[in-house]
Amino acid sequence: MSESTNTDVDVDVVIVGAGFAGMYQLVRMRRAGFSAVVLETADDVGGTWYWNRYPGARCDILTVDYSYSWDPELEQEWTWSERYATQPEILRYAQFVADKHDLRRDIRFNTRVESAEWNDDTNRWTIHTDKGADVTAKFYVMATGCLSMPKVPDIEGTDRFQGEVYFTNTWPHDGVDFTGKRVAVIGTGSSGIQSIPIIAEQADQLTVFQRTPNFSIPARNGPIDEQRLAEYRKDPAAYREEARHSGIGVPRTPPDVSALAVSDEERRDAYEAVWQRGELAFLQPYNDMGINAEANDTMRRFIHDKIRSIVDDPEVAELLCPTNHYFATKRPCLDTGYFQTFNLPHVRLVDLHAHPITTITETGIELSGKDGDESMEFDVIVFATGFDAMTGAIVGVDITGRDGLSLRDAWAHGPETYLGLMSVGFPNLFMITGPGSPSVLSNMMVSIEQHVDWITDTLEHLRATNAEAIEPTELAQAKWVQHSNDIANLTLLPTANSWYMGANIPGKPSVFLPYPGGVGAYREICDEVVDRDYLGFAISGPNGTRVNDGIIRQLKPDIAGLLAAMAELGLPPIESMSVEDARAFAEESGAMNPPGPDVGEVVDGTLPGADGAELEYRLYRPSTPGPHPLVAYFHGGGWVLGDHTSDDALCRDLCNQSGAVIVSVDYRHAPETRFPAAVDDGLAATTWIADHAEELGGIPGQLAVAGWSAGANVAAVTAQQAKLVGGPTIVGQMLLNPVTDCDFTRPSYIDNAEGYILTEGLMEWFWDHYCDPDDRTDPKASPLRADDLSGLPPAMIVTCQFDPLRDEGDAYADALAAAGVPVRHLQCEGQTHTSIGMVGVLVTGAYARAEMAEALQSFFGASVTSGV
Ligand code: N01
Repeated sequence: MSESTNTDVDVDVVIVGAGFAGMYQLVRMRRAGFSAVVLETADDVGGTWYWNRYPGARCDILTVDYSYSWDPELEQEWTWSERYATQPEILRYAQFVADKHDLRRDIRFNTRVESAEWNDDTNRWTIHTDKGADVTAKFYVMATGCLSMPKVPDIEGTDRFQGEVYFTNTWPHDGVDFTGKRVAVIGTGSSGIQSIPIIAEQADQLTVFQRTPNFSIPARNGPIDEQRLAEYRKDPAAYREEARHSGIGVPRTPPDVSALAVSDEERRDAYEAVWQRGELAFLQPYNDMGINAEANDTMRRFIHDKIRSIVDDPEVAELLCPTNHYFATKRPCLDTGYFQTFNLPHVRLVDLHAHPITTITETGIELSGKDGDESMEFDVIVFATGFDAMTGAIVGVDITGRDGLSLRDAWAHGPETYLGLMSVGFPNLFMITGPGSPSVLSNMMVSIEQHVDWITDTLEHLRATNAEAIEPTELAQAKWVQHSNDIANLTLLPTANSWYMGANIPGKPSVFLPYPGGVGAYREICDEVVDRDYLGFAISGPNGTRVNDGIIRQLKPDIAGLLAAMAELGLPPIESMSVEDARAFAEESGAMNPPGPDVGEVVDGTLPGADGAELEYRLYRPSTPGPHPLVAYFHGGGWVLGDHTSDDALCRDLCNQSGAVIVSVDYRHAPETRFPAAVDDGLAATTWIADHAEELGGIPGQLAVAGWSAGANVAAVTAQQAKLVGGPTIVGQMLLNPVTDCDFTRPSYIDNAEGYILTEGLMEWFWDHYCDPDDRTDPKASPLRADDLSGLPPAMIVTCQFDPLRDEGDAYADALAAAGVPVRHLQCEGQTHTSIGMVGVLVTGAYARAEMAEALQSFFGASVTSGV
């Protein structure tokens, strides 16, 4: 489209950006019969591959993967010349596609979008450009790329330099000749690492200014791998489909072995294979390198050794070894002779931590350092300093949504999107590979195509249903952001000061920007949103607005992963087993969990239960000097399973965090001894602990009861019985997922009847073994049914969303509060009956354990300190 067409125009869809995303979006709009125009700042297509023309610029995903799949003819019509194509070749590919599909006629080049605003009356966007012409459109698609807004130089004196200045991300089209020049390169990310070896070939002197050393492995570029090509050619459609459902958009069977589960030799061989292979998609041969620091460290050390073996000067080698972030928590690089470059006599590495730049001057760069200041003269400075990633290009346009809301303001504390596709307050505005989608953690081609397809399908749906506007709901968006963060927090990714976290831009909020759940899982989510009738969206039309509010992923990701792994094992339900088998199974499963944290001391002993029974107990003592307050703890297991050691990790954690002595009691179990043996033992044991407080290293009078599940039932009943019989004194009750009632008709029993380990069937099995139906309404079995709950000790009650027992726990908290008992009530979203106690296995419930410990401390008064 020539500039003469830069007149006001009204279309169905305006697309900003003519890179791979915008080009494909245009194709899909045309095919779907929507009128569309693309606005592009550059004078041709290509997006990032138009601008990033620095020497050595290449893709870092194999070209066999990094190409469009939507036009199968391209396979025949285009042949890549190398494993990793150069920027000119990738740009030619984009131009070839533009020619083939005659895309340019709908693209306005040399046109920068400056602002855009939504009009609620007309349900249309108005896009203002630097050409003065406006475009109005019903739908507005930002196809502006994730790494397209250059980082503004933040080094003092940048403007003063009188020599040549270049930015890798906006490189001159005619190239740069460094011959005979003294060159400075600032930045050692992918752009620096790719360009430095080539600049070194030409320059008279090259000085590399490094703030953070980066992990890089050899790209081993060359002819396309025959083996990979063969894999692909066997069945291109199946290959592409596998890529779409993979982790990062490249077909690969995920590893299922821990880096710590193999011998040093085996691991070294695996890492050597990674080093030889030179492919980002295969960097992690073990399943815990991204989540476990110790596992990750094995790769870190391997690469350090490689760097030391390549770089001659040991001091320089050490400077090049990344030590302040875990492997792959910043985008790793593929290089061609990068580390070798530092063996050249005219190349120098400056460590900016030891020698920070004080200023750039008219003629060079001044550094400070413990040995004094240094002034270096240059002819050329190259900034390879990166991008305002993921959000920069989007908020670079002044976008105003509903009710005058500015996107910049809406995202002031970090981008908030639903699925990385849309944002509340900005109807009909779509982002391709926006923050909150896999985007930069994936093969961009796969992610771009998925977004374009989803957006196109959605626009077709809106058209077919006569709808005018679509917008996410607040709840769906907030919970998506939370879900994305929950996954990121399970990984090492947020530990690095990376551009993934916005850390490279001064003042940018520290938020993990891409969605780290993998492209396959993400695609399933996007499809499920549609299948569930656009869950989490409000869609409006002539007949009003239909809000389909909801949350697409509620279960915490670590729990979802565990449940999925368990489902794969196809274990029989416990309720189908004999009691003996169920106990053996529970014991075996418990033994697979990691040991809990160390405590000061663990002591085993016995104490008298009711009816002369001798009960075993295990005491956990904090490492802090005693005496300590005491907690009589009752384990879970439906009155049938478990013993005084089965909640070991949880007891250790509570002991450490609360600073109390935890005495875990092996009360008698059903079916051998049925109701009320367990609760009678609860009272007897608590009484004995109170009477022997000093002997146990406790503070007399400072005794709480606690328990999980059926154990919390024992604890709750103990507190009630102690009130009724006049002792012992109990200062608090901490109840995690308590059984408080025998009624199975509450919604949580129905909603969570199956799928979350504790099932309705299992609860029936427990109750049947424990208690005759006629006895179940007795408050000693169903403490919620007690006539008078007043005067009971202060309570902490923890309930979990995906627990059949949730509602009875909530009801007990409400009933206690109504009776005037101080209650702290924690309702854990996304958690299950078993998840909070899984110390060292699941991490998303850690906050609940911290609050439980805090509650115990509050029962005992402020003087108690934690045992860690
Ligand atoms: O940018 P970067 P990039 N003083 O942000 C340093 C993709 N890409 O353009 O790490 C001194 O990674 C900064 O230091 P630090 C790819 O996804 C792909 O290289 O912030 N130094 C860092 O060393 C990549 O990750 C290819 O401490 C300063 C460097 O500049 C992404 O684009 C090729 C500084 C910037 O590295 C970005 O890569 C190129 C300062 N004030 C890019 N400010 C392919 O191969 C910044 N730095 C496909």
